[in-house]
Amino acid sequence: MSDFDAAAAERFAADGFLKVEEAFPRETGERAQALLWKRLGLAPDRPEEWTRPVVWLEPSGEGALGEVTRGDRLTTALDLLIGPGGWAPRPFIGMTPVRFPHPEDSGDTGWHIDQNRPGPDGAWGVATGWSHTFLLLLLFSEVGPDDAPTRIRVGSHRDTARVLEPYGEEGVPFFESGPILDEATAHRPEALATGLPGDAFICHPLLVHAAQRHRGTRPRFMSQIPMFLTTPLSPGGSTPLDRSTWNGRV
Ligand SMILES: O=C(O)CCC(=O)C(=O)O
Repeated sequence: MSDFDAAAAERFAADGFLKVEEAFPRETGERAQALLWKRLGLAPDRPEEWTRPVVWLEPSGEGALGEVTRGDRLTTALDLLIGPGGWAPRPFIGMTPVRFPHPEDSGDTGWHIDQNRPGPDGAWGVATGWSHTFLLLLLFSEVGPDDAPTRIRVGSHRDTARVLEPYGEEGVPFFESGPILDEATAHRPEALATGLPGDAFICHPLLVHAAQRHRGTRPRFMSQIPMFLTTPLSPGGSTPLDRSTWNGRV
């Protein structure tokens, strides 16, 4: 049986995310990690130089970083959940917060959804239910429960849709949206984005998630990329993503 069948689509509709194991080959994930170490100017065997809790790296399509969003398993899963032609390919990785073992919080660990629509001036800075994007998390290292896996509030996309609806398409400024969404979703169970290099998480655009402090020993390499929807999310819309948000079924 395929991993990407009607049951997987129903799980995504209920939970707001789907883990895709080996979304790209493990070996590609390891090559991507090696490139990211170079960009950091740090090394796996010099932990004395890992002095900050997080270093954010810029998007890039260099070498293996340009291959990771092209995997067959990932595109099959995206076609199932978002719809064929419903998403635009992006052959690169997004911002990459590399998280290191550290006693201090990095200051970027609040619950939120990502900025998902341009404002009137074209700049991105709002959170709205009428999202133009959805989120992919791409793993380039082995991430266990202590290695700062992204925290996910399971099913929180439904709460977000409800609490953001009164703000309409204009949405809420990103920094005001965090406390609203944190409060609306605090009752949800938590899942962790753990896995191996090559695994990916397809996240509903309204899924509430947060980073956390690294309590382990091996730095966490994960990239987050906003993927564009060809038709923005909309209450009453008819795309698979619209239906999974407001009707509860794909
Ligand atoms: O670093 C993380 O675990 C989460 C990053 C994040 O907040 C995001 O993907 O929007």
